[in-house]
Amino acid sequence: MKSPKRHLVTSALPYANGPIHIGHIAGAYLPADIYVRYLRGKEKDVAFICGSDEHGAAITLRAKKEGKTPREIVDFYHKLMGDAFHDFGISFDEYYRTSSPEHIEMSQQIFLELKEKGIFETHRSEQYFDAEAQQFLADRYITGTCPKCSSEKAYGDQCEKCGSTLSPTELINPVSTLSGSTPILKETTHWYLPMQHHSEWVRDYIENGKLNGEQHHDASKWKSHVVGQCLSWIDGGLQARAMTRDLDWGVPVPGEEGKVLYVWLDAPIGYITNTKVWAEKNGKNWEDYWKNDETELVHFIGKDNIVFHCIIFPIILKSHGGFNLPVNVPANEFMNLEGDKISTSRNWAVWLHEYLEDFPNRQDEMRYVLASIMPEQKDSEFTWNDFKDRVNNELADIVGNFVNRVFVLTHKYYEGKVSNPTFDASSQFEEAQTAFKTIGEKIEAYRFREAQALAIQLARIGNKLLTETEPWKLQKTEPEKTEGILNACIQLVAALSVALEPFLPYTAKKLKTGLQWEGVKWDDVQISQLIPAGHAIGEMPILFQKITDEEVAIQVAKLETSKVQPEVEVEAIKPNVSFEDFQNMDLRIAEVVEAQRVPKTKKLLQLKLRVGNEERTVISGIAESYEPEQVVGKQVLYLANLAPREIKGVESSGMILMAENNKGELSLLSPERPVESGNTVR
Ligand code: B3M
Ligand code: ZN
Repeated sequence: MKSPKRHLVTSALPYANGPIHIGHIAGAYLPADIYVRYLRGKEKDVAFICGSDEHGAAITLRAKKEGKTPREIVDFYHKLMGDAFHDFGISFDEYYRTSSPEHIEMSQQIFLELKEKGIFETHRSEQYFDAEAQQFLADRYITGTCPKCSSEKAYGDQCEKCGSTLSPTELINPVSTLSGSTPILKETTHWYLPMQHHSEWVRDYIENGKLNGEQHHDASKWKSHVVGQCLSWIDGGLQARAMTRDLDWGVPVPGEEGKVLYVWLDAPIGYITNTKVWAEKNGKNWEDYWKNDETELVHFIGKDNIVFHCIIFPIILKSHGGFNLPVNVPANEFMNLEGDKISTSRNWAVWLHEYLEDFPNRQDEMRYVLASIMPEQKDSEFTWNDFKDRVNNELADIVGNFVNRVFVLTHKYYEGKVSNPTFDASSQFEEAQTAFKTIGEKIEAYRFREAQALAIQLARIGNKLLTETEPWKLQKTEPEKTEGILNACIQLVAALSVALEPFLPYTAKKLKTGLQWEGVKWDDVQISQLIPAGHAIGEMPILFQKITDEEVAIQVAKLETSKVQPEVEVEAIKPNVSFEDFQNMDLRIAEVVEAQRVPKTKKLLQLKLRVGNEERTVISGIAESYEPEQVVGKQVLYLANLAPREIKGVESSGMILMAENNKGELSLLSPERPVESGNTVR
């Protein structure tokens, strides 16, 4: 672990199947951008690589839904996402695509090299094949008669009528949904990555940061939720994972018709391809970034991508040999929106391209808020009201106000020339210098929320100085002291213009333009003496417009009105029963008189019911939806003559009936108006 010569920083390649929303940004793009801009401020050699992920079911399903070809889908979203990233100031060095010829070549080459090294195992199996469409059929592309209930519309993986889980070969009279023809069984071979052979070193790599017996990285710098997720995966037993698929959209497996690489094999190789594409355009050697232990690789991702980046891809890279493995994968957790999970299918999201349209030239406002609430250690939540508060109370009132006062006074008193340092501001400079230094330490520890707060601290220090000394009152009586105070404030504005660059690059630029100052390298920031006395400053625009209640209301209304109710899959109605069958069921209204949890279970309550003059004991699976005290005294719908069963050592007689909503919450069914307990329901 030497100090690295180079940095390779990647952000997850987003699927080109939909626009980017603020949850993506807070997860994998803004933190990476802050990190990279900081490294650039230190004049480090860094490549920031991203691109779109254009293969896999995410794409083909979207294409099918929109009635388009996969090519049309990826072309459209590659550009939409790329423009939004660019316009938001996410400063990728390269944003390329996995459907490019360069990537097909790179991923095929790596696949072949792995194959030649004997890294894969092959497994043969028989799968349905559509001879007309010349294609193997995924389970959902086969329908037929259910062997259990004779429904004619069962799918290869499941019968929706009776709920049975099926495999395609169980279907009677299978039909291909692609051509309507009868599929034939055909042998197919796939290449598998036998991950179980790698558990030991992977564990050592994750847990101890060791690789090939040497210290590779500082494992204590990894986030605990990342390590935790990896170790529980390893503990669960790594298994062979298929690296190829019988599909027609993807990177073709060389020499195999109708087969493509598994998307999670090709996508991370996209980082390599895109580095190479960037390097070739910029007169660099891509191998310096991937095959050199003086380069530090860091992957920024969301938490749903952890095992792919920490376990599967490292196994691929190490098996291949020669490639660097990541020194950290600082995955973020999820960000929710206005009390609910962000969801593309329900259109519950703030789309980045729409934000940029609704709030033109206000990238830094959103960058600031997202960095303030970044889900670094746990899930977090974005609300438009909080957005307004943070922009108004922090950006406008602290940063904007400070900078504005310094510029107004410098123009008013000194004709826009930086005044003389005739005031002892050493305690302010010291405090500011310490904050400045800590920003870097926090960024290097992937603690971007704290880092950004420290950058804002520079403006707070300046505001405090102004409030305490009130130079606008002092100017008449103590002009020399006033000069010195404003000189100190100019130095703080200059420091701010450097410190804010990783977080609020548009603001940082406005500050430098206003100061008519080029800035200095991060490590050269000596706050007390950044800009000499006599230097002429320019004009400073208002940095942050306040967000109005109306703007908040518009955004909240937009979310509510564009929200899509998910299509619910209603279970098919079961085959008819006779009236006698129905009459055989003895349904009653019963009253719950006692309730307690069944020990050592999460779901079960033991209930005592009054049914007329009788008492019955029932074990019911409602403990995740009701506390015992919530059900006592309630009337419920009770199936009295269901044969008794023993559950957890207790005889349960009959069953209480419940409905379940789409969130999985159970609901007891009580009569609309009072009914005597024990009365029959018919
Ligand atoms: N496209 C998954 C995602 O967008 C996937 C990431 C690939 S990173 C190599 O969440
Ligand atoms: Zn069935």
